[in-house]
Amino acid sequence: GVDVVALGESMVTFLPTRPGRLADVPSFERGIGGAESNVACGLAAAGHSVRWVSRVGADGFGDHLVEAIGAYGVDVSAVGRDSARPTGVYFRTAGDRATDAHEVAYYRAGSAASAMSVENVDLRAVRSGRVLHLSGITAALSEDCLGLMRELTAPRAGRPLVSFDVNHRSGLWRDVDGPRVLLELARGADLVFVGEDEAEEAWGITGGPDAVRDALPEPHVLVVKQGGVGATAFVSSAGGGGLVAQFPPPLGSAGDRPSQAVHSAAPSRLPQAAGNRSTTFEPAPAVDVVASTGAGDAFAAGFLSATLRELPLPDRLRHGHLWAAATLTAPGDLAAPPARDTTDRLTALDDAAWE
Ligand code: KDG
Repeated sequence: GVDVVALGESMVTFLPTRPGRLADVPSFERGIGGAESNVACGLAAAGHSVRWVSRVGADGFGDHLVEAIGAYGVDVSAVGRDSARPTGVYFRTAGDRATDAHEVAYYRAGSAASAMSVENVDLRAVRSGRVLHLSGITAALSEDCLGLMRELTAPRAGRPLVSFDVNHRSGLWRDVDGPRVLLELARGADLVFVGEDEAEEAWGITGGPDAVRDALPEPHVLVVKQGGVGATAFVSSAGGGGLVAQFPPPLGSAGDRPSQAVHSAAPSRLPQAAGNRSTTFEPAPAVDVVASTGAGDAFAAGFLSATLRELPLPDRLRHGHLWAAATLTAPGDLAAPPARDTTDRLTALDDAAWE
């Protein structure tokens, strides 16, 4: 088996060669996007064994996705080809520097990936990793895709650890109550990533990370991303059972990392225990944002990479932040993650350097 399997739709992306409205931009540069394959590519670039499962058209863009994602070192052998449906594509503008508001135009309705179902994806391949990474985008694509997501997040003996990034895309939902479905799927996952703003937009939760945890107590690990502020991780000490037993307790003691001993007095580095859960906050480093698209995927990949390396929970959050920073400062959806020795050196810096 592999470390991580990621399942989801990927698209060829077209990013404008200059700023401006979609109506005005005359030329675009090709790239690749897709929340789950972004995670897969980041992890593979960092040396983890990863498989991406999806469907693409039997067309040139499908070839490009398979070749480009494969070139990151991702196993693409379980990607299906659909000769009747095209590969999805999307265009977006560079976005406003101050507000990061950008226009997105998807051409993905009826795509090969939107026809993924429990019948036409290789479920053995999907379940062949220690971790299965999914996102809410897939559930929005079609009834068949939603059925597949329900199957993959359902309780099942020996299932991989299910990682779920909520990825609420309000424009993609059909005639379905997207927020309700996203909450239901998140409840079935072991590890959930959600933005604080996203939780407000989708679920009307305004009380910050604690309120998100109150609404979503089930996942063993819940990570609430707070934009430029940082991220909060909640871990329940009870539950998880065999599903998470393969992952050692993420609450590392100060002894897990020699250089951490000096911070043992710093409260933010010590998980705060309360009842059957503990809470850890890590601030995000300040960066000059070029384009935020894909930063959430990079965060998830960094967190998963550190999880697979069995690093303590605060370090997992810091890896998420550092990987996100690499994507925030690049124009495309996908950037190479920072080198492992760089990430480890920055992660080991004391709190003052991080605030
Ligand atoms: O998270 C980044 C993704 O949103 C982007 O790569 C495209 O998958 C995509 C989507 O559906 O928006």
